[in-house]
Amino acid sequence: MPKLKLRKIIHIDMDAFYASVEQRDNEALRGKPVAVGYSEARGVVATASYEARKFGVHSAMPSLTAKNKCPQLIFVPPRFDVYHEVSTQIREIFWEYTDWVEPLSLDEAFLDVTVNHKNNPSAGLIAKEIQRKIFEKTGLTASAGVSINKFLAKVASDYKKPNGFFVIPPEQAETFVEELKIEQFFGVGKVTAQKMHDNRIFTGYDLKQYSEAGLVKLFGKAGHSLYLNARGIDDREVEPNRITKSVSTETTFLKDKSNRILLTLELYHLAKEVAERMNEESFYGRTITLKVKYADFKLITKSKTLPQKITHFRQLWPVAREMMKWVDLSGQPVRLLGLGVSNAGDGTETKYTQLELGLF
Ligand code: DCP
Ligand code: MG
Repeated sequence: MPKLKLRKIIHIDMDAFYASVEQRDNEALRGKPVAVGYSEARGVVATASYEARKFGVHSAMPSLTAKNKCPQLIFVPPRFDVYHEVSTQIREIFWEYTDWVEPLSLDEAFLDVTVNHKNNPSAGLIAKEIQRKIFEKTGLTASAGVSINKFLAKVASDYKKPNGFFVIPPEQAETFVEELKIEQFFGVGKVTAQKMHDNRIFTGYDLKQYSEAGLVKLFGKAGHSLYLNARGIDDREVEPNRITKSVSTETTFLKDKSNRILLTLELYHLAKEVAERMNEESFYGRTITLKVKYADFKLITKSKTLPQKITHFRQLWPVAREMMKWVDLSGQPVRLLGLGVSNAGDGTETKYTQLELGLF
């Protein structure tokens, strides 16, 4: 990447992603409050359509709470294969413009278009063209943010959601951030926001009054980037080749399980999924980790490192099954089971990945 002083960064984020896909594929869901997720007791909402958001329904909300807020809410089970397909389609569009694409999840990515395949000097025009192409190819809308760094581009794409387009030009960056509510800062979650409020920080301007040391004292390591972000600064590069560190998946049971045979059966499915994903991503690791969460939320993990990398299900499964035998089932039943492979060892890793099972 040439070290230009001003970079041109775009952030693209699909609108109500899973829910929009479901509404696209089922006419009966259009214009209705939809939640993707399971309505059962333990279920959570993965995402909600904009119609449902008006009732206060949002991602990660327990399904029961969501139903209380919006009794006419329609629950739809997730279809990850379709979301993956759309994700591939949009990434192909991004790559038409630049190789500097950093996906953050299935539905969002940063693009550095300072230099691009179309020799188009206008990042704004590129962003609009991408939005149009996404709509033509997938029938779905995305929001786009354009600015000089990742932090500002991300804030910009969120600013006019859904189907939004917003540019923060360099000369307006500082004023824009000063006026920004701290909840709108990238990476500021509920807990940090509350802590900020307790310290009378409500806007970017308030944040700017603190010294870097002061922010580090309050927020630890995050204090450094908060200090810079409050000034509209973010030097992080768009990283196209994030390293695969692990492949893992987990499942939370509707009903706790204490039967070793049933748990082993669940583990079989997890191992199938992990092996499949390892092949998809050409990621092979030597360390297998089994994760068990008991009904009382006590979490244990067990790991085993092999002399050689695992490349196939037939290598993964016997080890995972053996590890299951070490799990103590004499006390609490099991609520969640997870399996992962990590430790690629000699650096032949390719792309970054994590199984997109999110909250399920
Ligand atoms: N997702 C999930 N669990 C979460 C958050 C998100 O499973 N806690 C999934 C469902 C979302 C997708 O990831 O559709 C993308 O997440 P976003 O945060 O981008 O949310 P949406 O795209 O749904 O909505 P927005 O329009 O706010 O971007
Ligand atoms: Mg989104």
